[in-house]
This record gives sequence, C-alpha cells and structure tokens, in this order.
Amino acid sequence: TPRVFSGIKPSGDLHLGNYLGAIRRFVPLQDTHETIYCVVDMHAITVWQEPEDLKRWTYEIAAAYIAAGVDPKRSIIFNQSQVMEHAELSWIFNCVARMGWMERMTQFKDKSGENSENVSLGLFAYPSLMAADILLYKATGVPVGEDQKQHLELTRDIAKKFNHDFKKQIKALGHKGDFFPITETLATGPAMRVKSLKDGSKKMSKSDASDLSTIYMMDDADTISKKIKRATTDADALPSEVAGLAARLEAENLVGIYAALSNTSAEDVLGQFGGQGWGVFKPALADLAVARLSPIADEMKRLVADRGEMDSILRDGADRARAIAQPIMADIRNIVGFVR
Ligand code: AQP
Repeated sequence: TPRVFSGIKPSGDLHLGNYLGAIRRFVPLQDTHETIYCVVDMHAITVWQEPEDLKRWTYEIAAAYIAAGVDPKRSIIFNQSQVMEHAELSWIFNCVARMGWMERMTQFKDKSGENSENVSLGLFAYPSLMAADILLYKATGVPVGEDQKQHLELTRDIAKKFNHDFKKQIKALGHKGDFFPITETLATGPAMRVKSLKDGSKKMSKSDASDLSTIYMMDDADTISKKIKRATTDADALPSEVAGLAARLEAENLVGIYAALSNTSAEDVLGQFGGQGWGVFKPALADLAVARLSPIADEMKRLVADRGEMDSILRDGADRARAIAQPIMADIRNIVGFVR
C-alpha cells in the first residue's frame, strides 16, 4: 500500500484552515493508504514557543486528529521530536539542498519580514526538515493545504538531487532506480486555501492579529456564528454559476467553506443558494460549521484531559514510526558513506 505523511506544527490554536486543508483529508486516506500523521514540534520551535504552550498544543493537535476520525490503531500518530531520525536526515538534506533554493521560499520571506538577520537559522532550514519528515518514510503522497505547494516542490528537488548525486551507491545497495520517491501533493476539492474572514486575499492563519478573521476549532457555537455573520462580503447576491465567483474573493471563500463542510462542490452549493443574499447564506453556513466543528471540539476536550492516555498513544505511534524509519535511515547512512 502507498504511504502518506502529513503534519501540523503546534504553534497556535488549530483553525478551520487546518481542518479543511489538512485534518479532514487525513480520515478517508486511512482506507487506501498507510497513514502517518505527525505533530511537528521541531518545526514549531523555528519561532519562539513558550514550552508549556508547546506541550499543550502538541496534545491538542494529536487530539484533533483523533477527534476528527483518525484511528490511532490504524494510523500512526506521534510527535516528531520522539523520532530522532527526522533531525538526522534533515542534516543530510541541509547538505543536499542549495542556499538559492531556500532563499526562494515565499513562506520564509513572509515569516522573516523586513528583518531576516534576526530570525532563527532553523526557520531558514524549515523546508529541509519538512523534506526529511516525508522522505524518511518514503511517503508518496502528502495531504496538505495549497500554501505548502512550494515546500513540496522543494522536497521533490531534494529527492531528485539525492537520487542523482548518490546514483552509484544507490545501485550498489541493490536498488533498482531511485532511492527516494517523487512525492505528490494530495490536494483536491474545495477549501484547499481557506482565506481570512476579514480579507479574502490573505490565508486564514494561526497567527492573525484579528480575532474575527479566524475560526478556531475550539471556538464555541456562539463565537463561530458571530464570526461568520461578521465576515466581510460584498453586497451582491450569490451567483448561480461558479464563474460568477471570479473576482469575488470573499464570496468564493465562504462558498468553498460551505462546500468542504458539506462534502459537496461549489456548483452544488450555488445550485442551492444561487440568487440568495448573505442574510440567508451566512446563517446556513454558521449552522453547518457549528454542526461539524462542535462535536470535534467536545471530543478534543475529552481527550486532552487524559494526558496519560495521550502520552501512550504518542509513544506507541513513535515506536511504529521508528520501525519504518530506522531501516530506511540505515540505508541512507550507508549510501552517504557514514561508517558504523
Ligand atoms: N488557510 C489555510 N487553508 C488551507 N489549509 C491550511 N493550512 C494552514 N492554513 C491553511 C494547512 O494546515 C496544515 C498545517 O499547517 P501548519 O500549522 O504546519 O503551518 P501553517 O500553514 O503555517 O499554519 P498557520 O495557521 O498559517 O500558522 P502560522 O500562522 O503560525 O504560520 C498544512 O497542511 C497547511 O497547508
């Protein structure tokens, strides 16, 4: 069976973008793939994290996976720092990737802002650690939101360069063809890029300063409804065709969210709501969001209350992840020429 890997960093409260772009896609993949879902705590510390918050968010994200329907028996759920091989492989990839590739990463430019002299070296090397996360398991598919597309391309570049640079050693090891696969993004359907509720040109994000722009997975029903009703929109009615959403960023975003939450398409949503105004659509969207998110939030709260149980799930996941990673890492050391 093909293998997928995905991760979320414990750097803030989970939001609707994380749910629609990533977490909800984790669940059906369990039927068709071997699934590894990670809480990437080593990625989180590329910017400062209060250690207590880092722990709390680590538990919360693992709980969100489970509450959304990921089965810790069928899938591997663990936190990255428990499997040392991620760090080891990322060092090797730091020596495969080129400075120029990293300098082109838009997420680094966005996050470092004006003053890149004063950001961590880890933030610059972030995509190399992400490549290690994926390739340590030779994962062929990665369910992530659209914002990760450029990082996925870099993962492929690293895989190709490694396959090429070490061609002779890979062959000597008895491998026919490439050592690392060329990983594909599993990004289809609506809401691959959920936008801020206050600005349709920005993605919904953990670190948005405006509270009204982001729906958090742990928001209560009233807060979710309030945020949706106050979402910025134009004054026009909804179009009856998808083409009518062009250049209407906020409308397109809300329709996409409705489609994703109801497991339908934008066409279906417009078939139902085309010609209606926001006074009809927003309350319907609010009800749908509450109906989908509230049971998950309740289950998350129940799960995080039992840290002993969460610890044992993460430890078991880490053991199973290591069992896959270690033989692959042993081959990599051999290929690179490290003596054991
Ligand atoms: N707005 C979004 N729409 C769709 N998918 C999204 N994801 C994040 N935001 C959206 C997806 O969620 C997964 C985990 O992301 P992450 O936490 O590792 O990093 P991020 O993308 O940097 O998350 P944030 O919310 O933007 O955090 P901050 O503001 O702290 O940087 C990924 O699959 C991502 O695509």
